[in-house]
Amino acid sequence: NKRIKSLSIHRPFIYGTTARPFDPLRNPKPPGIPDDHTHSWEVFVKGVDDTDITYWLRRVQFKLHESIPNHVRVVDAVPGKPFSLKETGWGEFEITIRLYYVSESNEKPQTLYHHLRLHPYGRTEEEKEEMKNGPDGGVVKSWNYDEQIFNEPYESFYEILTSG
Ligand code: SLL
Repeated sequence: NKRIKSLSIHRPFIYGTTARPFDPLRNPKPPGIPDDHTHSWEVFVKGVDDTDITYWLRRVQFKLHESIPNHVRVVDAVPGKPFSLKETGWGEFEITIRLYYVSESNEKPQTLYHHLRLHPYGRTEEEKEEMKNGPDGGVVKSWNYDEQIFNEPYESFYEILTSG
């Protein structure tokens, strides 16, 4: 099992957050959620158009704000599904996202940083009100496109990467 010299393979993916304000009609607060929580939100790593990425990514660790119970969360791959975590809260913070690759890759884990965005900054009050009442009910998406680069992959991993 040798590395294939002077070859690099790119695999696109999306990571980010989607946040939604609690609202009696569109996003009612479930029972048991603390009074000061204003939003539900989700952080994820997934394929473009929800394509599978679990053939190269086996685990994602999300490190949330320390004020959140159990703030280090591990999500293992489920084939064809995004790596995703749902929470509720009141504040924005930086999420540390650690990517763990399938063992065939022999790659070390890598870290990404993502700012959880709850609020639509840079908009007027009118625009915010409009968004809140619009079809998607004040959803704030902060999504990033990225490409994972595998440099000089092992032959066996190359097989996995290209036989999808
Ligand atoms: C701020 N620097 O002060 C940020 C910290 C922390 C957000 C935000 C707690 C949720 C929970 C939560 O939303 N923390 O207790 O489950 O704005």
